[in-house]
Amino acid sequence: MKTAFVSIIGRTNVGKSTLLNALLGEKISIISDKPQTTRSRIVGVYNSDDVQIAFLDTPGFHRPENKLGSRMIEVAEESIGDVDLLLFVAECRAPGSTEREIVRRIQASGLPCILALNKIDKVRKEDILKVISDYTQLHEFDSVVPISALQQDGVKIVLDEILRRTEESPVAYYPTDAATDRSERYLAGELVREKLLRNLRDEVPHGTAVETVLFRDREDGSLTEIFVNIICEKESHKGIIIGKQGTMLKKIATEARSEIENLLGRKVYLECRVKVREDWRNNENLINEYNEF
Ligand SMILES: Nc1nc2c(ncn2[C@@H]2O[C@H](COP(=O)(O)OP(=O)(O)OP(=O)(O)O)[C@@H](O)[C@H]2O)c(=O)[nH]1
Ligand SMILES: [Mg+2]
Repeated sequence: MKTAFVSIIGRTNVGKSTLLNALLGEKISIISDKPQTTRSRIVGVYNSDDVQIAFLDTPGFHRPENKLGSRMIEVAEESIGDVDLLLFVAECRAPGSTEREIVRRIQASGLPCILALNKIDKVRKEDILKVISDYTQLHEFDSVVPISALQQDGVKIVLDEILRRTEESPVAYYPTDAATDRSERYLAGELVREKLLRNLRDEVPHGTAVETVLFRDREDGSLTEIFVNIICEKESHKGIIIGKQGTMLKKIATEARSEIENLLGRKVYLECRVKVREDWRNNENLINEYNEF
């Protein structure tokens, strides 16, 4: 068996989760156009006949504005270390201060690192070489690959670069028939959170969390019943999430249910309630209650 443990790291919103899903050909991690979508580490597992690659998707680096943000940064920092290889994702443009800070952390770790310069679909071809040169001046990366995770461009090259660096191991890290370490229950809650992030604007989505209070298969196997609490920070946010005559909540629940059904491969009954927990993102107990880091 050949294996590798790979941390996917980078600034928030650069496309780490999009890349993970593209590498696996399966949706494990949620994605949105809002920063700070991924809140905790999630393992995505690539399995083939005699190879296993365990990818860690991690929260993106950003300047934290509350205790939840600080906790997410801790998770991101811890994931640079204790792995075989780093996969640093950055947008294909001149490195900013956050990227430089991440490069310093990569250097301090002493770990090999592949740099994926993402979103090249938004960049002129002639500008790519300049960005590569900027980055190679910062650090001697083991490989630099321009990609578009969204358009699946260059993703195979990244995978090949990682496959080349897998090493003999007596055992696999994870079961060879599962694509993630997370439960269906957890993934269902995350999909509800994704729909909140995608449908809501401004500060409302960032203050939400999803707590799955019931996840139960009907005895005849025909249906899975899922009850979730959507947590938000303010009474006014609750009104926005529910929407006029409940239309927003209905839209969110319908979109989430459809995707959870695809994930589970069976029918789902999904019930969403909205609860207010003032300023929960600064309350350690509530942060731990609503997140599995
Ligand atoms: N144009 C373009 N957009 C992309 C590409 N890859 C990702 N995106 C978009 O970038 C946004 C962020 O993607 P995510 O995968 O959630 O980014 P992330 O790095 O995981 O973000 P956090 O979890 O918040 O740290 C989404 O709107 C994606 O659709 C790409 O190759 N091209
Ligand atoms: Mg993410």
